[in-house]
Amino acid sequence: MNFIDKLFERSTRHVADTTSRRHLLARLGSFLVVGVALPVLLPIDRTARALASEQPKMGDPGDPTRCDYWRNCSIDGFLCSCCGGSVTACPPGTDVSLVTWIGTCRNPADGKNYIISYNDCCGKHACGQCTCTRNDDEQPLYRPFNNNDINWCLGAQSKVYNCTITVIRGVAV
Ligand code: ABN
Repeated sequence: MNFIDKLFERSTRHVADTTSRRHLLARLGSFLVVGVALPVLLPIDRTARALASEQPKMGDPGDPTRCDYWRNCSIDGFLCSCCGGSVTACPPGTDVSLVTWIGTCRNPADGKNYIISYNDCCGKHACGQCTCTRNDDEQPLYRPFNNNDINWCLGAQSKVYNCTITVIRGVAV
């Protein structure tokens, strides 16, 4: 027991000798800053949060099974609303792609431009329903980051493309 007491006393004294209150506060402060900044700065997929914060039907006019639905202004693919999913939900048995094509579409309900992500749903063969190819602001395939004719399931677990959902990411300013 005496030995353990001495060991603890020695290590406690060592910590007290080699650390100052200012040093401790500085370390705590940097942990706090890093803890707050990391989730904001890192390229973390925020699809789940965007889906959760999606507004209900109000202010979202039109028929999501039609190609002329406002969110589809820059889509190239099959509408998941016709494939057993919805505007923001992949059909059962498919997974949402984490990398996406992004477009900006004007909502006729409020006249504002919204940033829309076109997430591909992956894991089942191509749906084949409600093909929709609208290419607002699209550029040729040799500029892949500005082209929507790309299978974004290549960044997912299954590379098999099924359909595309349209998620509001925010208001474009
Ligand atoms: N992003 C839709 C898509 C999937 C496969 C091939 C072309 C386009």
